[in-house]
Amino acid sequence: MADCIFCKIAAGEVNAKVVYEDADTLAFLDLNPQAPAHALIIPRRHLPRLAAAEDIDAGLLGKLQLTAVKTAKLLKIETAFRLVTNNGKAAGQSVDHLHYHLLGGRKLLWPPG
Ligand code: DGP
Repeated sequence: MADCIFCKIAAGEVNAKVVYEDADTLAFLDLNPQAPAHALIIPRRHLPRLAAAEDIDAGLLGKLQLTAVKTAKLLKIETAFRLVTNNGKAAGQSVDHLHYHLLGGRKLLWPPG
């Protein structure tokens, strides 16, 4: 998608601190971290949000979770982390490219606000 900042990061056209990448997924540090470790896990292919995923995307959704675990290990937060996606504006989604927030490195409260 021409106007999508995360597509540009995935294509290497915009810089980001990449923690992990493979053919289908990418993990990079969030510009506005909410925890000592805060990465974003995205598919390279543009999907606007989780609710836009279809049955054919099942493999990709699984890969995103495995990428989150690999990233958690690289960030040394694999024993305690949170993986969350904001789906839709009212849920806090500000970038319309599916992404999971991977957060750790501090005590995470529940429920989130
Ligand atoms: P959300 O509000 O759930 O859509 O999360 C979007 C996150 O993306 C937010 O925490 C800030 C981050 N972000 C936005 N633009 C950029 C960028 O250009 N680079 C990086 N690294 N993070 C970005």
